[in-house]
Amino acid sequence: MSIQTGMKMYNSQLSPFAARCRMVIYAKDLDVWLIDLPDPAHEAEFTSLAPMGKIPLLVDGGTVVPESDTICEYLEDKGLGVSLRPDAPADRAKMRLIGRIGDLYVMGPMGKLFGQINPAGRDQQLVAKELVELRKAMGWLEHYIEGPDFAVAGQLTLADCALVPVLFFFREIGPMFGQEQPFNGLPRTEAYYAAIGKNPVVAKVVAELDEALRRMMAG
Ligand SMILES: N[C@@H](CCC(=O)N[C@@H](CS)C(=O)NCC(=O)O)C(=O)O
Repeated sequence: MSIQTGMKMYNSQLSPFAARCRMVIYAKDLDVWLIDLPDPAHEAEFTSLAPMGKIPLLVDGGTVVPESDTICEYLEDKGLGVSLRPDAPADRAKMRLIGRIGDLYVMGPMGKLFGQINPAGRDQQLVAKELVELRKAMGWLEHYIEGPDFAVAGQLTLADCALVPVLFFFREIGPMFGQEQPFNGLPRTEAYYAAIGKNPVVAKVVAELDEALRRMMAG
């Protein structure tokens, strides 16, 4: 049975940042009310709670938590469900490093490329530049992912929750920009993504992202 929390999270099925938080919620088997935006019924309340205006946003009674990384750490700090933080400080450092590489160096170029999916009016110069940046940052992840089954410490951690949505979009976006085999040159990342996909929680999040992306692409 799910763990009742009374929490709610403003969500988007297509958002990699929301997907990261959903993966934590599912792994911990938490009952959190997911409010999909846009939804006129919830827009005004979201705006009043979220000066940054970004999804995801977690609400736990009077506590409002923005930013995916902060939400994941908050859920962990609440001590509900399985722990997704390894014990050793060195493992925790690596877990957080992987999350930061994703946030600071991968999601930026990926977001810019996402805006260039439509070939009509595509800025080729921008695409070329962002593909180089993305490749560089993916090389850093390749260096730090331990694998094969989990990113760090041989257990499911917040690093996996950060990585899975990143790798989902990396794999999907490559062919859209002529990179049919995006994992070429990233063997450890490729093996890791294949292995972690067998985890039921990961499979659920990937299926949700896949459905949301197909829906977006269908217009
Ligand atoms: N750093 C934020 C990024 C969140 C983010 O950019 N969310 C997007 C959806 S994928 C959003 O809400 N964009 C609307 C906006 O920036 O106004 C996090 O980790 O949660």
